[in-house]
Amino acid sequence: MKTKALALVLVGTLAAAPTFASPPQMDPNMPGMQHTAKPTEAQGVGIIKGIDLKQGTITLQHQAIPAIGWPAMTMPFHATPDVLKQAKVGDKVQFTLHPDGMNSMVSAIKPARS
Ligand SMILES: [Cu+2]
Repeated sequence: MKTKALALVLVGTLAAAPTFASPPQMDPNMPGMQHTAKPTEAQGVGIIKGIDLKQGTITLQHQAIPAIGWPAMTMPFHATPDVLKQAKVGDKVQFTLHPDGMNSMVSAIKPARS
């Protein structure tokens, strides 16, 4: 009889704490999950078409950047002083981009295979 009484106590404990037995509620929209936000950095490949030291921009004819949903196009980017120093018109480069619409910034470039 002692064993049966212990079993009843255990069942009673489980029934009294149902929140531990069920998984946490999931919001199907999963707000705050990283995959719903655009990345703050992306890698692209392109050819330098122009350098404007006064504006601090380089113009890149860049390939599509699927990570941020950009098609291929030619456009100017803000660039760091280091990038402006390294950039040469006609160079094919891999570039690190901080996408932000028209304020997108190229923070690094390195030679890309042609
Ligand atoms: Cu573009």
